[in-house]
Amino acid sequence: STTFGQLPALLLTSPDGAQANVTLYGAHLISWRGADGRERLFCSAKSALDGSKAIRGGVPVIFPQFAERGSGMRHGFARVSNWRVLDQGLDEGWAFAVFALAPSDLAPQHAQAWPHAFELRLRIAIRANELTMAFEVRNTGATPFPFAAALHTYFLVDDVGSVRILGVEREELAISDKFDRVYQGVEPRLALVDGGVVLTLRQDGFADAVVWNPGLEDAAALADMADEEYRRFVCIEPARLEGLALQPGEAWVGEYQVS
Ligand code: TA6
Repeated sequence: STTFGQLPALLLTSPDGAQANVTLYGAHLISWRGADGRERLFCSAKSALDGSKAIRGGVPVIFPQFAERGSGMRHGFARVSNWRVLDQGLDEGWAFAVFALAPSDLAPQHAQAWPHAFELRLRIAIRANELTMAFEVRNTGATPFPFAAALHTYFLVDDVGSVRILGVEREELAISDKFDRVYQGVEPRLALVDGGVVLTLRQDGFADAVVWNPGLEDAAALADMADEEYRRFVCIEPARLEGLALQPGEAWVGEYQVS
């Protein structure tokens, strides 16, 4: 274990040299380097790293609400709660860790505002130039609850103006200014092309995807982002924006793979 800013974190290293760093605050993956040594995730130099605010970058876990689509807190409480490490180790060359969150881990105001019996598990595994994340939501109570979920991934890019995203629209998607769009019922396989680098993004269980970049003006209004930083990332997020309520005893799993 290690720290990131003032936050306790877990460092994963696979035998072939891939590395990841995850803060317990949010079970937030804030750095991922494949065996090729290249950082793939953006994190703002101005991000709060003391637990006072969600981290600006990496992979925020969005649950149980997406953005302002609901009456609860923006993007939910998972990214601002302290998760537990359930398990960690090596498995056939993969370095992995499993994080968990249940109502007893929540700040009282969050538990009161969303009074459902649940358990979340996030499994993160790395090997070679591959990352996999599996997000499980379990209803441990006696009444159904609806929820939304997303892995709000901030990919580090050379320049947002030159990336291409494949699979969300009929044509390849280029981003020239502020961009914020939800795609419902996407292909399970997307690609992010950044110069000579092509990342393949696979999602399973997550029916939707969101693509976001704030552009110059909105980025300037974000206190936790430096003015030119918006050029250095694009968010492509596997998401479950709507769905049937989760029944007592049942679990939903969303999987995400980047290579
Ligand atoms: O996923 C896109 C989005 O909902 C955008 O509308 C944008 O504001 C972003 O998330 C970041 O939200 P945050 O609460 O982290 O500032």
